[in-house]
Amino acid sequence: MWIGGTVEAYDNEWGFRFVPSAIFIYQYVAGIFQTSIRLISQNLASWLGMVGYVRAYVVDAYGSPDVNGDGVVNDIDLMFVTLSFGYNGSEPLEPQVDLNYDFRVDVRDLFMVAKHFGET
Ligand SMILES: [Ca+2]
Ligand SMILES: [Ca+2]
Repeated sequence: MWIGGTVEAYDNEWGFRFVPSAIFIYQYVAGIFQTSIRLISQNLASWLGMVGYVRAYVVDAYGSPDVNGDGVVNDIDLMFVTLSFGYNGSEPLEPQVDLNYDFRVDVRDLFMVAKHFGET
């Protein structure tokens, strides 16, 4: 995935951030918008006010293992994940069974429900 937006100066080690109210996340962006934190930082003057996107990886759970939102993680939530198991596409799923938001429904999502099974 790609995360980014308009570059503005900011007091951190890289010297910039993306304008918080206008950060977008996309699965793909056109090549001309692709960059890296390092490249922006090294050419900051030319990037200020411009739109750039950097590669991003999902490393933690995104969705709730309580898929149907009834307050308990149980076999119904497992069933929802199982029904969409194998999905590999670009559209968000409803209910939200792609728990790590990688546009796939696989054993990782199933594991998230199983890990929290029985929790309220
Ligand atoms: Ca539930
Ligand atoms: Ca997933």
